[in-house]
Amino acid sequence: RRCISSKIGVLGVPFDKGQTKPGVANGPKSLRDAGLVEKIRNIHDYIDVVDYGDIAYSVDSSISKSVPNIRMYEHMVACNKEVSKRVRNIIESGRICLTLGGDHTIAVGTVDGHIQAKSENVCLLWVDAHADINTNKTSNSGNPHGMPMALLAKELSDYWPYLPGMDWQKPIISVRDVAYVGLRSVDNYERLIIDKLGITAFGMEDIEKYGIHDVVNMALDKIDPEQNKSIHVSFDIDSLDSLEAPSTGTSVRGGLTLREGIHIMENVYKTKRLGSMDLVEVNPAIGTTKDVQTTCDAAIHVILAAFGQTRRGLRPFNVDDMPLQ
Ligand code: HAR
Ligand code: MN
Ligand code: MN
Ligand code: MN
Repeated sequence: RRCISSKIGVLGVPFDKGQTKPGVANGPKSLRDAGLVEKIRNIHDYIDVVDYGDIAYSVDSSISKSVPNIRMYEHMVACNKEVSKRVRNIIESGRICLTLGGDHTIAVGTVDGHIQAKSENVCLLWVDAHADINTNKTSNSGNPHGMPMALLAKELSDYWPYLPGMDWQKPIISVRDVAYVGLRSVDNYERLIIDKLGITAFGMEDIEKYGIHDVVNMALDKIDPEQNKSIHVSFDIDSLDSLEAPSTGTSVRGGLTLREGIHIMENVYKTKRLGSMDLVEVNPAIGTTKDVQTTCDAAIHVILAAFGQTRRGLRPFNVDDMPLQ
């Protein structure tokens, strides 16, 4: 059986300024310490992983507070600009980019970088308990990690004021190329915008109704009907139930099981069109040591499924028979 060799680039983004709970900046470190990179290497013999380490950025403090109701605006701008450039470079060098957050604010940069690298031929699967589609006008919290989808969507560009320092960012993904999976905590204006723009959104009730296998396939059919796009998966660990992933800032009960999370990524792997994946919102400062282990372990299982780990088992590489005596 032939397998295509897979080249992967890992990028850490220790960003915690899109929300208020300390600790999420250590997400990349906790995942690496749990053995993430080695575990990806061990999926099969023809995998090639480069860890590019963590990003660093410097802020332009002159733009701080220039936009109302966006916490730490100048950090959001500077971090995402760097993330976009780095993700673009990794994808252009022929690798699938795996970005480790940090809070979900960083998806503005990862999706932008992916879009630039693939000249817009990108679709987006947003796996999350939350819709993250608030503007600064609709957000009750002012936390930018609740806003990345609204910054990315072409159809929402008129709902934002001028955003100083964000000129590099092109809101060039259409909501027609976006699907949500796992929603169960959606604000009033977020529901309005999802309905108004007709965004494909599978909430937990749809997963109960159709099952996860049909939901993923319906989502992918909708955003990539011709099966020719590069797939971006932005996986917020809080899509999983609080029992599966307790160490995260805004966990919501009634979520995906780890098995459902794995199933989503196994199906994405099977398309062979995964271009970029984010794994965000792991916060090792929340919960007990055991909670942190449970959460990192769940995140790693989801990531391994994205890169070809199978529960079915793989036959030995280039071997057709059992060893004799
Ligand atoms: N909708 C709320 C807000 O905008 C909560 C956002 C939630 N947090 C996340 N994002 N972890 O998925 O503030
Ligand atoms: Mn999120
Ligand atoms: Mn979330
Ligand atoms: Mn299946």
